Amino acid sequence: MNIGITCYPTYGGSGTVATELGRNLAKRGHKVHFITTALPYRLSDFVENIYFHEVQVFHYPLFDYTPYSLSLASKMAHVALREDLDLLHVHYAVPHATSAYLAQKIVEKKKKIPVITTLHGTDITLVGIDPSYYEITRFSIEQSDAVTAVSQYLKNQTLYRFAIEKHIEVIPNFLDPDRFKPGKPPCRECFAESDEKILMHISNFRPVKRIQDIVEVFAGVSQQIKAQLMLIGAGPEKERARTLIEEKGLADKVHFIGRQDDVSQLLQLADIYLLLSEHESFGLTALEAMSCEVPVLGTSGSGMDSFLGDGTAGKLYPVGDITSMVEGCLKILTDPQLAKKMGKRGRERVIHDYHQDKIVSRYEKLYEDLIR
Ligand code: GMT
Repeated sequence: MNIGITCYPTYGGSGTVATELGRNLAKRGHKVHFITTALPYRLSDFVENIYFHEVQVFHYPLFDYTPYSLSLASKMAHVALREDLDLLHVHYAVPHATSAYLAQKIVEKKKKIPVITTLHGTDITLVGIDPSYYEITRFSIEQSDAVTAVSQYLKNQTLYRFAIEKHIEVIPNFLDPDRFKPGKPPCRECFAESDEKILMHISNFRPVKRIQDIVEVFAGVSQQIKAQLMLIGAGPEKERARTLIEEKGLADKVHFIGRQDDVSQLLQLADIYLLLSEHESFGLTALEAMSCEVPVLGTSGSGMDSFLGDGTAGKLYPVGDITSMVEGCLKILTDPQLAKKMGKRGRERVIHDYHQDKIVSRYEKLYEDLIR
C-alpha cells in the first residue's frame, strides 16, 4: 500500500506512535509517506520505503495566526495524487482530521482516498472540546472514514463529550520489547549511590502531567529512604518544577536530563517510574517502563487503568492523593521481591498484549478493509 501519515513531528506520544507505526509498515514492504512540518524526531536515520514530504507553512505579515491546517491540506492533496496514496492516516485530530477532510475533497474528482483518524488524548480531552475547536473537531471526526482511539477510556470520552455515534475502534499503543528491555544501564553511578533508589519521570512537562505531584511524592519518599529523581524531557512546567525542588531543598537529589531521542537505556536505570497525570489517555512512557521491568506508580481513572489497573505491574492512585502515592512508592521500593515480581509481570503483559507486531497488524487490517 501507499500510505500517507501525518502527525506532530515534535517530542510527544502521538508522534512516537505514528513514527513507529510508519517504520513497522515500511518494514512490511508498504511505502510510507510522512506529510509533516519537519522530519519526526524518531526518523533521523534512513529507512527504506519511508518518504518525507515537508509541509511548508507560508507566513505573511497580515496573518496574526498562520493557517497551518490549510498548508497541510494542500500538501496532503498534492502528495495523494503524485504518490497515488491509498489512504491518509492522521494522528491527533486537531487540526489533522480537518486538513485530511479538505484534502479528500480537493482530490475527490480524481481519486477516492479514505481518511483514518487516530485520537490520542488531549485532542479530545483538552483541545478538541475547547469551544473554539469543538464543532470543527466533531465534524472532522464524523467525516473520517475510520476512527481509532488508543484506549477504551479515550473512546468513551470521545463518544460522551462529542455526542457522536461514530464507530471508534480501540487500537492500543504498542512498542518493540526487544528495544525496551531490562538490562544493565551505563553509568548508574552517575546518578545515584549503590544504596539509593532512582525514581524517574519522562514527559513534555505540560500542566496535565502534574509535575508538582512528582516532586511532592519524591519529597515524601526521600524523607524515608535514600533516593534520587531523574526528570527527562522539557516543556512549560519545567522551571516551576525546578523552583519547587529548590524550595524543598532537593536540588542535589534531582537530575534534569532534558529531551532524549531514545529513552530505552535510561529507563533501565529506574527503580520505579512515575506518571501522575491529571488524565492520561494511554500513557505510553508507562508501557515503555513496564517493558524494561520497571514497576509503575500512576493515576487511576483514565487510560492507564487498562494495563495497570489490576495492581500486578504497578499501582494506581486517585489524582493528587500524595499520601497514598508516597506509601505505595515506599512499599515497592523497600521490597525488592515485590518490585521484581511487578517488573516481570509488566514485561510479560507488554509482550503478550502490546507487542508492535500484534498491534501494527491491526492497523494494517483496518487499512485493507477500508481500501476494499
Ligand atoms: O494528547 C496529548 O497530550 C498529546 C499526545 C502526545 O503527542 O504526547 O499524548 C497522548 O498520546 C499518547 C500516545 O497515544 C498517549 O500515550 C498519552 O497518554 C496522551 N496524552 C494524554 O492523554 C495527556
